[in-house]
Parts: sequence; structure tokens; C-alpha cells
Amino acid sequence: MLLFLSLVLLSLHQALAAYIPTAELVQINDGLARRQASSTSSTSPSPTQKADSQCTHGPFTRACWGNGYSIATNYDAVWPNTGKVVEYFLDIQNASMSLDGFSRQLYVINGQFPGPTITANWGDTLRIHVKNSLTTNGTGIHWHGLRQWKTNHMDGTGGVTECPIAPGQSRTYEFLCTQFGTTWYHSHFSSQYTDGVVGTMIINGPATSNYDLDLGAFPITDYYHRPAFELGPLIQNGGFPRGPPAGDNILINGTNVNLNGTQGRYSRTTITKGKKYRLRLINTSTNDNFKVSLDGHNFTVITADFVPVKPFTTQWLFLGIGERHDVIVEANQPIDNYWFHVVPITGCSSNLNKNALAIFSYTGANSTGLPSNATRSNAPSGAAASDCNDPNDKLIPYVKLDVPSNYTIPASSRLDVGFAIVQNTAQQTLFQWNLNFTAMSVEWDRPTLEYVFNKNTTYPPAMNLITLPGKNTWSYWVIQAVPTIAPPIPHPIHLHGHDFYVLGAGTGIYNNSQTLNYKNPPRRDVAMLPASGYLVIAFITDNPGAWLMHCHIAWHVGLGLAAQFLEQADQIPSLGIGQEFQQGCSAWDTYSQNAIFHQEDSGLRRREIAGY
Ligand SMILES: *[C@@H]1O[C@H](CO)[C@@H](O)[C@H](O)[C@H]1NC(C)=O
Ligand SMILES: *[C@@H]1O[C@H](CO)[C@@H](O)[C@H](O)[C@H]1NC(C)=O
Ligand SMILES: *[C@@H]1O[C@H](CO)[C@@H](O)[C@H](O)[C@H]1NC(C)=O
Ligand SMILES: *[C@@H]1O[C@H](CO)[C@@H](O)[C@H](O)[C@H]1NC(C)=O
Ligand SMILES: *[C@@H]1O[C@H](CO)[C@@H](O)[C@H](O)[C@H]1NC(C)=O
Ligand SMILES: *[C@@H]1O[C@H](CO)[C@@H](O)[C@H](O)[C@H]1NC(C)=O
Ligand SMILES: *[C@@H]1O[C@H](CO)[C@@H](O)[C@H](O)[C@H]1NC(C)=O
Ligand SMILES: *[C@@H]1O[C@H](CO)[C@@H](O)[C@H](O)[C@H]1NC(C)=O
Ligand SMILES: *[C@@H]1O[C@H](CO)[C@@H](O)[C@H](O)[C@H]1NC(C)=O
Ligand SMILES: *[C@@H]1O[C@H](CO)[C@@H](O)[C@H](O)[C@H]1NC(C)=O
Ligand SMILES: *[C@@H]1O[C@H](CO)[C@@H](O)[C@H](O)[C@H]1NC(C)=O
Ligand SMILES: *[C@@H]1O[C@H](CO)[C@@H](O)[C@H](O)[C@H]1NC(C)=O
Ligand SMILES: [Cu+2]
Repeated sequence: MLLFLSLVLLSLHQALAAYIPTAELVQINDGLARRQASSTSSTSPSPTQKADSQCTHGPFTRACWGNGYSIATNYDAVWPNTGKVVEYFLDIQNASMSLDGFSRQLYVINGQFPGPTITANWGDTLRIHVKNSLTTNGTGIHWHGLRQWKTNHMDGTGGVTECPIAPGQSRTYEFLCTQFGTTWYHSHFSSQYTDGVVGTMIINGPATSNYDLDLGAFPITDYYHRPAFELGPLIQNGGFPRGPPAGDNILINGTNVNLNGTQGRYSRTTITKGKKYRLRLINTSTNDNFKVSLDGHNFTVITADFVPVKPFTTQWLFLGIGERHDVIVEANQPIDNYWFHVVPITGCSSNLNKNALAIFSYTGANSTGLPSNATRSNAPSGAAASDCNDPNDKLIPYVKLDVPSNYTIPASSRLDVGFAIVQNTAQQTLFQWNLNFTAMSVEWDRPTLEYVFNKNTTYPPAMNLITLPGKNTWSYWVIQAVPTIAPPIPHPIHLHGHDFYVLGAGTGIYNNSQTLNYKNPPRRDVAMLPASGYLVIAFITDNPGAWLMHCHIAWHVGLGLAAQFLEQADQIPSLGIGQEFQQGCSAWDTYSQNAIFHQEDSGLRRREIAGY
């Protein structure tokens, strides 16, 4: 009883703390003023705004949410549970499509690319039915950045948290939206997402800056005219000795004109002068890092991945693969058409040497016309053009959380990134990327969770498994790109199951003398490991499960650049996730016995060298 009471008091306290957004952010409104103003724009009359007593979410009170939740809520600790179930049906199909004037076979969701935007509110439960209508591939959907608190088996990572979904089979993924913001979902079955199995996700919640309208998700990706299942083995067998091939195009919100501009179409977004818009930028690339900008307009950045940040303004914004930034765009320029630029960064791994364009059209401008040169701004030059680091010093989380600094990172926490060329038993040359000297490879029919359920701790070395048995223990890692064993390119490092803390990133070898930021460092689920540099991250072991950590360059994870953390394994059986897991594996076992095609890469690598 006493425990119950103190829990109630604790949550009341948290709710109240969450209720009062810190003032620097919102110019809050009263009901009357809100009705008078027509826009949140600073160019229209903007009376001093105050939140109503309920702190209701609205254009002038984006920091509010309701029921005691607001932008000040630490969603790692507390979140609403609306009891509402939002259901989606995703059918993964094999279809011939032309996205940029070039027709090819793609694997797409419900016949569209990108797949449908999955939308829910903070605290809703998503129930998503995924059907595999492909005939010769398994599949599985990973909900990128979703914490999957106590629902590790919903993480959609074949060979780690599930057996792939066999052709003709379905799986229902169900999980609570404890976070809010913008993300994407994609197949984690080898490099299948490169061939189209990608969609966007929006979980509505509060924001650190006001805006009138939400333009929704704006995914940007490199695009290949050859299938990933053709390129992958070539890359692995040394067919491209100087690195993976350049993409053929960049798709912005699913479309673009072809390289010579003769076919296809530009993405066009309509905006109205005087309004402020929220635009959700998502980098869903396979290989290329970009910078983006909109001619004549600034971006006010309000999130880094899911994590709300103190707003900051910039003209050009870097976006690593898997990274998201929600930005506010104020339509405060003369009515016209404006180019939106996507510039691959030469200093990064990007091989594309072509910039891509989309159009933002003001209402009243020629809705079929192209922007005139007069409005065009220059692409970044000099150092800015080759800088592919995250703007970590600007990514200041709105909810301030610190990391204990009374800890010296031991040498055993260093995970080296390396590259190797090896030969398998068939005397084939194989390119590998490795983390801590192992190129990870999973076995689709023996996912990590199966080892856990069988209490089998004889993990093959190729699983690259790191056990984290402690509960609520801080875990610190130095991801180190070693110049002598790896080509000097940056890697976007992604961790499942956590928003991690970015304590530091820089060039050179980390040796405990570099300054780390323990006070409210950036938190996010993807961070750039600089070329020949280090990335220091931390997280708390508060989410039992097997969580993959990998480079999000699809070719690199395909060649093994990954490890997995097995967190609090002894707690996993009590999560009650065993039965669904077993059903998926039975269906996969039946299919895979007679399958025509077999695993060619990490799954995430070539099977014959698993165990290396
Ligand atoms: C897609 O369709 C093509 C042509 O019918 C077929 O060759 C291929 O195996 C199919 N792929 C999958 C994954 O179902
Ligand atoms: C997936 O299907 C494609 C053919 O559509 C095939 O080339 C590839 O090997 C298949 N991959 C796996 C792992 O089944
Ligand atoms: C433009 O590119 C397409 C392939 O993307 C090609 O088929 C076409 O011939 C090219 N046209 C011109 C005028 O170069
Ligand atoms: C992206 O494309 C979809 C589908 O065509 C469209 O509904 C949406 O408005 C576009 N988003 C933006 C920001 O232009
Ligand atoms: C996407 O990420 C990749 C790899 O980190 C990067 O090369 C590319 O520039 C990013 N794209 C955008 C639009 O920022
Ligand atoms: C963009 O931001 C810069 C620097 O803060 C500022 O000088 C400029 O006026 C802004 N431009 C627009 C169009 O808001
Ligand atoms: C709008 O742009 C199209 C394409 O450039 C052009 O053909 C048309 O004449 C323009 N319309 C007006 C009213 O300027
Ligand atoms: C716009 O600029 C491009 C590149 O600088 C040039 O090729 C083109 O002729 C210009 N167009 C106009 C209408 O000035
Ligand atoms: C670090 O400090 C925290 C309290 O701030 C304490 O709980 C923890 O035990 C300390 N850790 C070490 C390694 O001294
Ligand atoms: C444990 O896993 C290893 C590696 O996959 C396997 O060889 C062994 O048979 C398993 N042991 C049991 C008891 O299942
Ligand atoms: C890294 O690899 C070494 C050598 O295989 C191993 O001893 C060590 O435990 C690994 N590190 C972690 C964190 O698992
Ligand atoms: C640690 O690294 C820094 C930066 O590369 C270097 O200046 C310093 O000499 C190194 N210290 C030691 C003890 O190796
Ligand atoms: Cu990489």
C-alpha cells in the first residue's frame, strides 16, 4: 500500500513537473487571442500567448500536449497510454514501377513507394499487420528508433529478434508509442529496403517551437536502378574495388526527374505566404549522406531523431542515413517557386556527384513553373561542403538529462571498426566490415531470442554478442574507426532499443584525454562516427532484449559492420513473448527448407563463413 501510494505521488509529481513547460519555449496563448490570430508567423499580429489551464496542444501551444504531458515530459521515464489501438495493414509486394522515369522491379508496400505513412498519437498502441506477398524472399519490418520498451520481439530484426516472415505468411507487430516525433520503418532483411521496402512514421506529440501546419514526412534517399540483391553480392565479392557503386539518382519524397531531366517529375510542395510549416526530414539512404536547404529560407531545427531539441536556425542541414530532423520553415519570402537542394557530401561516403532538387511553390505562384535563377542560393563551399559531422554542439535536448561522469571508460569498452578482404571455403574473395574484429553474421533460423529462450549461452562468435546483464546500469562505448584497418569514411551508427547519449565524436584515436560532454549531451538513435575518428556513446540498461547496433549504410551492415547487445537476458523470458516468436520461426523453417534463394550476406553475410 505504501509502495502504491508513493508511486502515485511520484507520478503526480512527474505529471506536474511535465505540465509546466519551461517558458523560454512557447509564447503561449489564451483562447480568445488564439481565435484572432491567423498564423503563428512573427509577421502577423501575435498577442502574448498563454496556455489554458489544461495546457491544450494547438498552433500557439505546441509545447503542450494534454493530461499532464508536455514537451517537458521525459519520455524515457513516463508516457501516456491512451488505450487506443491504431491498426495498419502492410502488404509487401513485387511490382514493376517507375519512380524517376526508369522502370524496374521493386519490392514495395501496398503498391506504393514510399509505403504508407503510419500515423499515431503519443501513447497510442500501433498494431501493424505485415503480409509477405513476395515469392522468393523472407522479410520483416523494423520500426526505426522506436524504443520497443519490453517488446524486443517487435523490433523486426531477422536473426536477432525474430525469424524472417516467410513468403505468404503474415506477422502482427504491436507496440506502445512511448516516444513521439518522426521516423521511418524498413525491412531489415539483408538490403531489401534498398529495393523499396520503406515507409515513414509520424507519432504526434508536443514540439519545442510553434507552427501552423504540418507538411508531414519528407524522406530523401539515394536510388539504384540495379536491384540491391544483384549489387550486394558484387560488392561483397570485390566487384567494386573502390567501394560501392554510386546511386543512379536521389529520390525526394519518392520521386525525381531522371538524370538528364527528360522524364519523371520533381517533388513539389505547396506552401502559403505568412504560414509556418513543420517539415519532417528523413534520410532513408542506402549509401549517401547529404546536406539539404531551401533557397531563401532558413530551417529552425526542433528535433534530432525523436528527441526534441532547443530550436536553432540554420541554412544548411546535415542528415546522416537513418537520421531525422524536424524543421520549421517560415513562408516569409516573395510569392514564387523555390528550389529545395539535396547535396551529397564529398567528404562522406557519398559517391553520387549529382545534386538533387525539389520545388517548394507558394500559393499564387505558377504551380507548374520552375524556380527562376534569381531565387537560387549557393551550395555550401569550402569546409562546409565536405563536413559530414553531426552538429552535436547545437543538438541540445529540451529535457535535460546528464550522464554520470565519475567513470573512466576502460579499454574493453572500445569497439574497433575495421575492413578486411578474406577468402571463404569456395575461394571467393569477400569484403568484410567488422566491429571489434568480427564481421557479424546472423542465422535467420536461429535468432538470438531463441538462444535466450533455450538458455543456450554458446553464442557463435559471428553473432558478435555483448552481454549486458546488469539492470539499470550505465553502459559506455567507444566506437573507434582505426585508420590502419579501415578506409577513412564516416559511418552512421544506429542502436536499436534506446536513444543513446552522444558523449563525444572527433577525429583521431580516443585515449581518455579528449573532452566528453556529460551534461545534457545530445540523445538520439543514429550518430555519425567521423572518418578515422571516434564516437563515444552511453545508455542505461533499462530495456531487456537483444538489440542490434550497426552502421546504417546498408552495404556496410550487409558486410558485417554490426554487433548486438544482449541486455538483461534473465528478464527476457518473463516478458511473455515466446509464443509469437516460436510461431514465426516454425513457418520460416518450413519455407527455408525448400527455398530457391539463400542468405548471401550478414543477413544483416555469407553463410559459409559464419563462424569466422
Ligand atoms: C519478383 O518477381 C520477379 C519476376 O516475376 C521474380 O523473378 C522474383 O523472384 C520476384 N522476387 C521476389 C522477392 O518475390
Ligand atoms: C530475394 O529475391 C531475389 C530475387 O527476386 C534474389 O535475387 C535474392 O537472392 C533473394 N534473397 C534471399 C536472401 O532470399
Ligand atoms: C535520359 O536518360 C534515360 C535513362 O535514364 C535514357 O533512356 C534517355 O535516352 C536519356 N535521354 C537523353 C536525351 O539523354
Ligand atoms: C509527399 O508526397 C505525398 C504523396 O504524393 C504527398 O501527399 C505529400 O504532401 C508530400 N509531402 C510534402 C512535404 O511535399
Ligand atoms: C543520408 O545519410 C548518408 C550517410 O550518412 C549521407 O551520406 C547523406 O548525405 C544523407 N542524406 C541527406 C539528405 O542528408
Ligand atoms: C536566416 O537566418 C539568418 C541568421 O540567423 C538571418 O540573418 C536571416 O535573416 C534569416 N533569413 C530568413 C529568410 O529568415
Ligand atoms: C507556368 O510555367 C509553365 C512551365 O514553365 C509555362 O509553360 C507557363 O506558361 C507558365 N504560366 C504562366 C502563367 O506564367
Ligand atoms: C540558370 O543558371 C544555370 C546555371 O548557372 C544556367 O545554365 C541557366 O541558363 C540559367 N537560366 C536562366 C533562365 O538564367
Ligand atoms: C557515480 O555516481 C553515482 C551517483 O551520482 C553513484 O550512484 C555511482 O555509484 C558512482 N559510480 C562510480 C563508478 O563511482
Ligand atoms: C547452443 O547453440 C550452439 C550454437 O548454435 C549449438 O551448437 C548447440 O547445439 C546449442 N545447444 C543446445 C543445448 O541447444
Ligand atoms: C572484443 O573482442 C575481444 C577479442 O575477441 C574480446 O575479448 C572482447 O570481449 C570483445 N569485446 C566485447 C565488449 O565483447
Ligand atoms: C591522446 O590523444 C591526443 C589527441 O590525438 C594526443 O594529443 C595525446 O598525445 C594522446 N595522449 C596519449 C597519452 O597518448
Ligand atoms: Cu558504415
